[in-house]
Amino acid sequence: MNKTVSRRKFLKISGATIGLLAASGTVGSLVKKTNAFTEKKKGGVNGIQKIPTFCDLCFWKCGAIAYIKDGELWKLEGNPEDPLSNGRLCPRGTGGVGAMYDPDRLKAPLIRKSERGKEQWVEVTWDEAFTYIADKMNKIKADYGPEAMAYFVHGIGGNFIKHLMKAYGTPNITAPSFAQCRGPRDIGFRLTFGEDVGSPERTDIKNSKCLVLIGSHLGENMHNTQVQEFAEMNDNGGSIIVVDPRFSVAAGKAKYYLPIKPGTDIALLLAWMKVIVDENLYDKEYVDKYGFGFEQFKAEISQYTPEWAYAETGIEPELIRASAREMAKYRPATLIHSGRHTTWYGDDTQRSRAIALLNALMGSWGRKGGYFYPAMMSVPGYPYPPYPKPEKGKVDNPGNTIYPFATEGHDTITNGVREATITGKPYPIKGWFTYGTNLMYAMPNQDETIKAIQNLDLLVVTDVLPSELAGWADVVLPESVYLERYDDLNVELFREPFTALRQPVLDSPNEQKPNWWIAKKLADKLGLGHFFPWNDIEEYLSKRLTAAGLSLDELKKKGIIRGEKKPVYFEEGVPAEFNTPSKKIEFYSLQLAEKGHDPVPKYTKHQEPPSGSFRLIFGRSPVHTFSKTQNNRILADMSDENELWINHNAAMRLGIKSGDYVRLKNQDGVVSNKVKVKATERIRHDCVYMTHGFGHNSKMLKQAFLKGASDSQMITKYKIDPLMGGTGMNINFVTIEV
Ligand SMILES: Nc1nc2c(c(=O)[nH]1)N[C@H]1C(S)=C(S)[C@@H](COP(=O)(O)OP(=O)(O)OC[C@H]3O[C@@H](n4cnc5c(=O)[nH]c(N)nc54)[C@H](O)[C@@H]3O)O[C@H]1N2
Ligand SMILES: Nc1nc2c(c(=O)[nH]1)N[C@H]1C(S)=C(S)[C@@H](COP(=O)(O)OP(=O)(O)OC[C@H]3O[C@@H](n4cnc5c(=O)[nH]c(N)nc54)[C@H](O)[C@@H]3O)O[C@H]1N2
Ligand code: SF4
Ligand SMILES: [Mo]
Repeated sequence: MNKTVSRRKFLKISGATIGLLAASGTVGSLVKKTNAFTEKKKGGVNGIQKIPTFCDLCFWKCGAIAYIKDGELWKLEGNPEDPLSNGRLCPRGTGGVGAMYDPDRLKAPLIRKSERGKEQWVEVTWDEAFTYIADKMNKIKADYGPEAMAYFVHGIGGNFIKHLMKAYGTPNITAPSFAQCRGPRDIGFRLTFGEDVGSPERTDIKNSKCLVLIGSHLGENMHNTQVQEFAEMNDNGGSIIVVDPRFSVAAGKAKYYLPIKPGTDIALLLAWMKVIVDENLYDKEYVDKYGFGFEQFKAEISQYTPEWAYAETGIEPELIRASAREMAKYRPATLIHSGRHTTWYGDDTQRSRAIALLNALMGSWGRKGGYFYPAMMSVPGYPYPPYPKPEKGKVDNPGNTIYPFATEGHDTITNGVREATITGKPYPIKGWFTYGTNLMYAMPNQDETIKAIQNLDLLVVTDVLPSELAGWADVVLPESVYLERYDDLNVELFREPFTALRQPVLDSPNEQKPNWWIAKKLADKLGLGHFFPWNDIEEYLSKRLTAAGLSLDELKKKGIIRGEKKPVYFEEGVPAEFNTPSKKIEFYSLQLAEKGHDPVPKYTKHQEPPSGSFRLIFGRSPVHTFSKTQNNRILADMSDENELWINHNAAMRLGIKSGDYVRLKNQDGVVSNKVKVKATERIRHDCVYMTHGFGHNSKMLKQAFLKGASDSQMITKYKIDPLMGGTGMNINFVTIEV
């Protein structure tokens, strides 16, 4: 796992982590090492200042307090007022100090001076960069229309550039968090209950008496509130059921652990539902009152016996029955977790729908210990002028004819935009503007991404580090890190309404600038200045806050303002309304049937690894986020490479042991960097596992360069979900090159 923090501690996460780092001298020595870098802009205030803000090491957005000591960032702690962090950051959040003091940070805008991909640029002024971008964007608009620009974005920091892109006139705004992450889950739940699970998830983990995790590896997936609540329900003696081909951290807490054959979860879910229906273990009153099409559903699933599922999943029929009965024992406080990163096999919306239906049988939607009804503070948006209406629709899914359920309200599908960039159909895409996303890691099949980039007239990458994607850019824009800037307000659906502020705790050391400034200045160059009628971000924030009856001064002091708690369960008076066509929970979906899809999920077999090969599966390192933290010296000190989990018998047959280095070769002949072997009983024989985000090949990431292997590089094959266009990525096979 990692060197300094034990497995147990991850579930007991606390502010202790930073104490641990500080005690080992890590923070201090790192800060010293990079002093030259920070010398230019010291805060100049003696003594300790405490400034509240919110974390950006991942998108959970925990409230944090930055401690500034003698003008330098000393440490980050959780803001006790914040319902997301409850006063405690996860290990990554405390390591935010290392993001700020990363010596490899981008320092000035860059314009490419050689062939694409050669990583040769010249430093330019911001004005030169904006002039270059505006000329190209105006030419693209004149030649192809504004729709030919696409914006790839991840995170709240991208909001102002998103506004600029809408003002410019493109509908092609896209994020990997849909088609490479939680899209199938949200569509699967929406088809069933009429609503998304959302982020942060509406999972009432702390009150659940039985928690079922299907691949959701909480404890390694460190989304803060979820891990805290998971620890709490575990401490309260809650029953835990884990389904995972790998004995995860969560599996170590489980009463029932089901080591499933990868790709067969729908078979297990169908068999579970059959047992629960046949044995009358479901919440009959709830299903009668709120359900639609239950009899058709019942007839459809009657074929899926535990004995049948055993042949598919490898899970003993008695274990299927016992775990189904265990779930029913605690209903409605039985939470079958929706998962989050659900783009696995291409039938993911249907798997998510099966998970939603199992929850419906438990009566857990809208109930304590299940899925609560979240609330949000009412903070009006800025009163901007209306956007121009694009003449052409979104490029990925014209008229929703290709992916019927990736409908309005969702961003464009990343892979759909990439495909259109390659083919020029249904119309050409000639410019990509990116913010906070490393598409070389986030999207499957890097060759296709490169092919698309080669068709572009303009690629602008906005990042804090010289990422692999930046390596292909025409213009690289260096952003201030989150601790050096204001961002848009965080107003989200959660257990209780709140508004949180990200504010600068120190100045940027070089020429880096915040996203709002970048958007506003570029808008001026593009003749779109009237879409940014405010002079600076504080004016923008004040206007929004005043309209909500809140004050920027108060928010600056507290970091967060909480609203009044509202009822969150049906029992507390929340009306049970379902935004589906039948206005009920859809056990049988007419919408799916109408579009030629299965109205009740069906099981289809997936290809199995050829003999001698393993399925490549992947997940999260508890101390890293995606591909964005491996260069962070503090986090690298805890874990600086990933490991290849391989079943110990398989390792023995291959003549390899823990600590050896091997390479992977996938079905298309792509060979990985070297990766350290972890031979273990804790994984099935038919798959190998590694954490995502390692194996960087950008030379300018001096810490992360060639440390470990990259799952993204191995994922050349993907299977598209016909319902919503997501890319199932768990379908790649590898052999081990000793
Ligand atoms: N192979 C594979 N692919 C995956 C996944 C996987 O597990 N394996 N996971 C999928 C999932 S669940 C998700 S959500 C997506 C995530 O996908 P992305 O959000 O694209 O994540 P990263 O690839 O880490 O790219 C983040 C980029 O943002 C930059 N960055 C960091 N801080 C800032 C900042 O303050 N400002 C700016 N402008 N840039 C910043 C980082 O340096 C990095 O280059 O990936 C998906 N793709
Ligand atoms: N530390 C940390 N935490 C994070 C993130 C991070 O980057 N770092 N990213 C956040 C984000 S954006 C997301 S989306 C989540 C992702 O985290 P989750 O949604 O929890 O999980 P996944 O990445 O989908 O799944 C990984 C797990 O699924 C198992 N698995 C693989 N194949 C199968 C299968 O066929 N069936 C079953 N049942 N299990 C399988 C793997 O062994 C592994 O344990 O994590 C979030 N939390
Ligand atoms: S979960 Fe961790 S990394 Fe994510 S926002 Fe919270 S403290 Fe930061
Ligand atoms: Mo994600």
